[in-house]
Amino acid sequence: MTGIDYSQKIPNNVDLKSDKRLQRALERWQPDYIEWWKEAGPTDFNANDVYLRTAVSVDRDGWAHFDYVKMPDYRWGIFLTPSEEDRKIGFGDHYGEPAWQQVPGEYRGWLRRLIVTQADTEPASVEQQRLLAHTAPSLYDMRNLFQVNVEEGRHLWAMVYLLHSYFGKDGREEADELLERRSGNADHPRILTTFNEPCRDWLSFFCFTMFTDRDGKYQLLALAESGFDPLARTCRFMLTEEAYHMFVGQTGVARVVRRTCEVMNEFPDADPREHGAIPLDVIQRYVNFWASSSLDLFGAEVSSNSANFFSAGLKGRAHEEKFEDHLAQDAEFELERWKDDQLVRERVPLRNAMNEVLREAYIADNQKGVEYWNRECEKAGIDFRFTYPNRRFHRTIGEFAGAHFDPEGNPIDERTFAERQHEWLPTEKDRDYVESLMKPVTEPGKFAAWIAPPLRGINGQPIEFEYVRL
Ligand code: BYC
Ligand code: FE
Ligand code: FE
Repeated sequence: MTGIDYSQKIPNNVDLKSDKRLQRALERWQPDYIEWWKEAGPTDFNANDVYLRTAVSVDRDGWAHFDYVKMPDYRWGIFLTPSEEDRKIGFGDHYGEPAWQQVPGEYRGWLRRLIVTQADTEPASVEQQRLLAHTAPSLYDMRNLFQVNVEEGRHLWAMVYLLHSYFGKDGREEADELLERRSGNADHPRILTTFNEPCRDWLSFFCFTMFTDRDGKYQLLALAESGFDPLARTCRFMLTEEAYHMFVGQTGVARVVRRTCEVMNEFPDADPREHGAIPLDVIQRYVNFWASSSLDLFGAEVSSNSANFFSAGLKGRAHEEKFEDHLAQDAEFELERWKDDQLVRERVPLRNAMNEVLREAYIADNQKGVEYWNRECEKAGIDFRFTYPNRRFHRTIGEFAGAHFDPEGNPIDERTFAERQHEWLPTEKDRDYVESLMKPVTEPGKFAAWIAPPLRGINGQPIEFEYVRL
């Protein structure tokens, strides 16, 4: 069944109406969700018509529909990709056994924890971005922000469906708590570090969607392999939406770079700031901050949790089918460790290195994105290269937390780091300058002076289309 039932309060392709208890539980959660959206979501824009994409089917072609909608009326629904007949568990100790349609009792705790951690990031990102619309550089960008926000809201729904449907009372309690934690709140923060960082300006937003949403992509790829079939199918559909979030980040930063290069070519002797553009080295420092923070989201390099999740068949590797050995039983993985203030290469059991295996795939993907920005510089004839910081730089989780490294990954002492961090991470002055540029531009087709227009509009619409009716 791939069609989506829109006659229901909660659009879904899981035949919700045949399970009255579940339906009632979700319908009770729904008003709390809307309350949360109005309180913690994009403030002050709930009465505006926004040209949004809504998922209307899980078919590969034509899964989305575009139209004006007020955000609180967005049809947040529950969509799983169709089940594969006779799907088998693809990795770990249960390799080859039929995929689970119910929660395996012995792994209930781990599974719940994975789902709650994934779920928590979705509303967190909406909270982090809640004020950005007030300073959007164009209606096109404002619409993209809202698109990302409503889809993160839907991702929360996707996880809450799993909690309600498969975890009984404690699942419902977890679902309630997901609406109670708040990003950056000292007493009741979101679970993972990056999701408590403020995201106050649009350069941060673009870096966030580039690097942090891409962590989302890789975590979802790993969970899409899960032996718990409802989780796998849920994550597969979420990935369809995720691609656009990274597009927003990748092209958002590229447009900022393009604009700066234009200004540098027009006024070669001036500081780009004099002409309202963001200097390339400032952009690099923002990249360094969000790239390193997002690397933390993969957890420790050597992690017994990750070994347990893999062994149990709950969380695999991205594109597990590309690996030859799905048991990873006696295999080892060589990685860099930090021991007695020295970098040493060490071999550890592969299962304990699954966080690092996923991080490596993620890093390779990011590096391609950074090269895309470098092509902007090349095309403009500007002699500047962006770099992706070494994975050891500025880490607060895992092997390298607590030690100091430069962006090339060379070990340095604390004092050198303190003296030089203004070269590597956004300074107070950088932030003040970037924030000073954050003035709304709301005329259709017009863009703030610090960012170039996109190459094309949304869904075949022109760039000057009225993407948000203010
Ligand atoms: N911050 O054994 P370790 C997305 C904790 S983004 C704070 O290495 P593990 C999205 C860890 O919980 C994708 N704490 O951990 C993007 C553990 O705690 P306990 C989100 C951290 O479990 C943008 C301890 O440190 N999805 O979708 O192997 C917009 C030991 O660590 C952090 C997922 O994360 C951190 N960064 O790995 C919207 C998938 N890292 O046991 C949405 C589900 C670690 O000592 N989560 N800790 O209390 C997981 O797979 C794993 O929990 C993690 C952590 C990969 C996150
Ligand atoms: Fe998401
Ligand atoms: Fe996302």
